[in-house]
Amino acid sequence: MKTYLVTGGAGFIGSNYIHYMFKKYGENIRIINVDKLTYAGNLENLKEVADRENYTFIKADICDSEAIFKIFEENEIDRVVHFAAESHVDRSIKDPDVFVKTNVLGTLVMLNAAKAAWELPDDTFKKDKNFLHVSTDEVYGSLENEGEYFYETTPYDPHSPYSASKAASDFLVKSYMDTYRFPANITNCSNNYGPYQFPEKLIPLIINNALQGKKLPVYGDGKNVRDWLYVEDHAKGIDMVQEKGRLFETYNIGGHNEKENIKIIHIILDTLQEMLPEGDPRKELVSETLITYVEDRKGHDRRYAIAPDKIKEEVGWYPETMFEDGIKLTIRWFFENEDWLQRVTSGDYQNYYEDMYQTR
Ligand code: NAD
Ligand code: TDX
Repeated sequence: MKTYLVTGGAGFIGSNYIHYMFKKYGENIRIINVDKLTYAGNLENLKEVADRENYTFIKADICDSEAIFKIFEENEIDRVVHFAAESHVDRSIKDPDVFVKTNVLGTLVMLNAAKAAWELPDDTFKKDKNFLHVSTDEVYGSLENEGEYFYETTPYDPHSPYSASKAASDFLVKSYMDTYRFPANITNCSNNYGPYQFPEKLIPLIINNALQGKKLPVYGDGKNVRDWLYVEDHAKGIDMVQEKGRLFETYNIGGHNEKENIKIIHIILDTLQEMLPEGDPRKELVSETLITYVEDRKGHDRRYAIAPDKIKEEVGWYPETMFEDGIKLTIRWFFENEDWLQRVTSGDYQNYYEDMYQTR
């Protein structure tokens, strides 16, 4: 039975990944989830798995090397899936420091701990170990023209403090592979959406605001393009890379689903109207008149688009969930989990929202 060490498992993608893995492997794997529980981490996301005998939660900061080394000393870890990061671009523009701490220095701690646990006296590594570093398409920078795509060979050109910190962490992982032949992979994925996404990100923010009749803030001209992938497809891609990918390789993961932000907002409004039952008071609130063009994000990347050819050819992965289906699943999840939304948007989120959007 393989033991997985998942970092950041209480966040959006991490919690979806843990649910996916237990659905797929049941009792045949063990998962240890290490998370600091920042504003973005929420153990409620994992309440259905909390009592499983093959699941353990450890509250720890990945920058705390004593705590992380101890976990490797006390457990024979076979797979690391490293999600833990500060993940929101707007926050990185306001406060870059914590992005460098967690994303760069935290990744270094994870690499050092796994290396110490897995390295043999002859400088080779124990068999069948894998460290998968979860990264983003934002490291490649911005595409200006239709028909251009990010490939694994596209040079890195990060623009935001967030993407610069992710690029730095990718380079650290690459350097460990090149220098020590450390057994790892990197995946660079496009924008995810789905259940448990924190409502600071575009799709849950628009759903949340529209249902309350609040303004829908569109940065700039609304024509920036993102390539949206349903989060469960990402989880599946990560698992397939660890099981079938070639060691030391980078794989791009993307949905071939590029859409302008304004188009996404219209789809959400239409879908909400379609799904809200007659007589529901929120039906009256959901309206295009809420769309408000606001000041653009500083350094706003124009377009992202992933070419997922390599992962398709080598690993057999492809995006399974069409956007029209994924957005309905997401909206239904938000309808059914109003309490969750209520809890994560009370308190600190209000301060964040006022601070971030007051000048916009
Ligand atoms: P998230 O912000 O929802 O979750 C991050 C998790 O990491 C939280 O549970 C948080 O508590 C934890 N964490 C933060 N700092 C930590 C620390 N110092 N020690 C331990 N835990 C810490 O992020 P997400 O959207 O789920 O993204 C997960 C990963 O996937 C990130 O590495 C991100 O760069 C990458 N990624 C995200 C997307 C996307 O669209 N969201 C796309 C591509 C790649
Ligand atoms: O209020 C908003 N209005 C708006 O127009 C917000 C929050 C966003 N936007 C725009 C900015 C982007 O063009 O929508 C687009 C998507 O924004 P985000 O949801 O903040 O995502 P993005 O900046 O593209 O980054 C996401 O995808 C890549 C994740 O947050 C990253 O962690 C991931 O690496």
